Amino acid sequence: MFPKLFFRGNHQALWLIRWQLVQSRSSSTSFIRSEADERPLAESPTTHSLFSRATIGSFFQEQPVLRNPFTQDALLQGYLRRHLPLQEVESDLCRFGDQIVGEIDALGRQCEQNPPQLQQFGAWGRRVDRIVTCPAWTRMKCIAAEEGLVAAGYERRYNEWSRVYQMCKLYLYSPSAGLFTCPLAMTDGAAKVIESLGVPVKEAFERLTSRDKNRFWTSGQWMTERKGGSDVATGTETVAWRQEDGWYRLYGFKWFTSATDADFTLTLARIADSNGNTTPGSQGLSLFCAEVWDLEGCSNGVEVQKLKDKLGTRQMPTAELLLDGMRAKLLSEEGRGVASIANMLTLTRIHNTVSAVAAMRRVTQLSREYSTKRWAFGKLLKDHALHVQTLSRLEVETRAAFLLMMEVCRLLGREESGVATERESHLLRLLTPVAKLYTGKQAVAVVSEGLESFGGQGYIEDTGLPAMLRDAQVLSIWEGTTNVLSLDVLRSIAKSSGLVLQAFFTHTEECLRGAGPALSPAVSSLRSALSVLTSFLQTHLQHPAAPKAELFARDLAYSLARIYMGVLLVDHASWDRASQTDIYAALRWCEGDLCPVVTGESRGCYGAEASELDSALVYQGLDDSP
Ligand code: UCC
Repeated sequence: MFPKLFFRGNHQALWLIRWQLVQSRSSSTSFIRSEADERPLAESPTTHSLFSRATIGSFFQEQPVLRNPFTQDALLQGYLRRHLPLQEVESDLCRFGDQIVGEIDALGRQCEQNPPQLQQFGAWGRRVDRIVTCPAWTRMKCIAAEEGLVAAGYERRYNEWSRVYQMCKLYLYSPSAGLFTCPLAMTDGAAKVIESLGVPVKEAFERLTSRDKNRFWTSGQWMTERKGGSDVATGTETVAWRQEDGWYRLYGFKWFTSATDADFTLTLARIADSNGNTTPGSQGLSLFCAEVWDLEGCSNGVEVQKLKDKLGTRQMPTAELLLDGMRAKLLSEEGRGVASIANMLTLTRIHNTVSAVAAMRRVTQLSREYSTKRWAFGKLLKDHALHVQTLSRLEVETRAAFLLMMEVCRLLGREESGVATERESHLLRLLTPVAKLYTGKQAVAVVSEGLESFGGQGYIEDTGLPAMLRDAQVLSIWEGTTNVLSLDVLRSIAKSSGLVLQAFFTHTEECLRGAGPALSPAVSSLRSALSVLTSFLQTHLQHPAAPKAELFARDLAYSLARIYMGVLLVDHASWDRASQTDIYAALRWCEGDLCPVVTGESRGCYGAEASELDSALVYQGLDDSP
């Protein structure tokens, strides 16, 4: 019975005890073997036979299921019922939601698993600079055209609400898009620039806004060079040489170019005079457009140096490009490049907001669904109060961000339809950077917390969950970082001589007047925040370009965001068909610090002394000797 082994010392005895335990258990339970394996063990068992037919147990956790993102989104449906109550819109979004679940989400995953590859040279040594993308990426382009993900913003089927309709589709689509939302954002931006400049690039505009998958073009936005993508005024070295036919040849090096497989692009360069001299700074930059590839797929004087190895957005090609005589057309007036591309930045920043809110919505939908099927400590996660409190806080963040996103889209639609008031135009200018910088930060925080709600599975790549966090991180970086956009908020105040702030205070006060009685605590908090903010600005915002203003720029932007989001939550909750959860979300939001800039001021965060202490704290111990 006992194995014929010569025992030496305790460990053999322990091994024998373990073996006996295994034998005894194996006869009483299928714990380590399945019933199908009731074959007699070999007489002299060896180690492997003890586990050779071990089973891995019979429990498998059900995974979170993606359900139709439209039908699952009570706030989206409520917002549309209030503002765009059209059955055709609801039906189209519901249908699109089904397609996202049925086809698009899998395509997005394939784009993640099959990132683009660069083929620099052909078999016979010639440069080909071919970016090879997967079939799923190609299919995404067809879907984008057919669904009018850019075109809907220019067809204006719903007049001033056309942008809301378009961005609702992108909001549903984005988390499953495999980052195809990036080229779509820049395509929309390029079309916007062309439309606003009225430049005769008719074919390009038609293709950028086409629903015909065989004619639809995507666009790039090549603004970033080695010296900088935030400070393009100093960082742009690309030179444009005028040709006899009026076109230009561009020579330069672009450091970040996203969606490099795009058909078309906008880019900045300095026009050289006959002596080769160029004008420095922002006023030396002009805006150009160009087709990137010809019909044979050969590049238009563009050499792809490398594809970037990125933290996220790996589905999309981002490259370093040498412009070696790229043939381009001047779009803007000479020296008005930054002012002209600002229209593109407005659009891509709004798209960024949409993607940020969509990421928050996706993770909260999946987390909520998972909590109805995951057991822990004897009950479902949905029955654990602390777990639900955490999800509730994510929901409040997501709802506030959703309403801010929709507000900016609404204002954009009104401006493009020519019905915006002066106040609304000022609000759009102020809220675009505010919404982008604030929701970009929220997305990372909300997705990170959301991943935790899946436990270890939130950290496992083949669940598809970690990619959400990787991709969210870019949202606070590209299109202007949080600090750069905080300074843009100051720019909008200075440029408008404070009218954007006047629009902000006037509009928020009007909204609060219509609040229902159940929202009184929130209204009181918001009015208090507006009051202290007014005092702060009267005291400190004499010169938005002043050094101190830079120190409070970020906290000011956050204050404007939190107050405006609170007002939007209160306004939505005051609607006659609002739900109790709409009221609850508004109350919860307004319990937070709505005015961090006044809090910071009270703690002396913005004075010269604080700035010196910040510097001493950061650079203590730094040895930067060569
Ligand atoms: O990140 C990139 C591509 C990635 C793909 C993005 C996909 C989209 C998201 C998709 C979601 C999935 S490309 C790199 C992006 N780079 C930036 O965003 C640049 C960030 N830096 C800034 O925004 C800076 O503030 C600059 C470049 C605007 C600062 O330049 P300047 O030269 O210092 O600016 P100035 O001199 O203050 O402004 C020049 C002109 C002025 O017009 P005029 O002369 O009429 O007064 C400004 O009023 O530009 C005007 N301007 C604006 N106008 C500047 N900013 C704006 C604005 N935001 N709105 C309107």
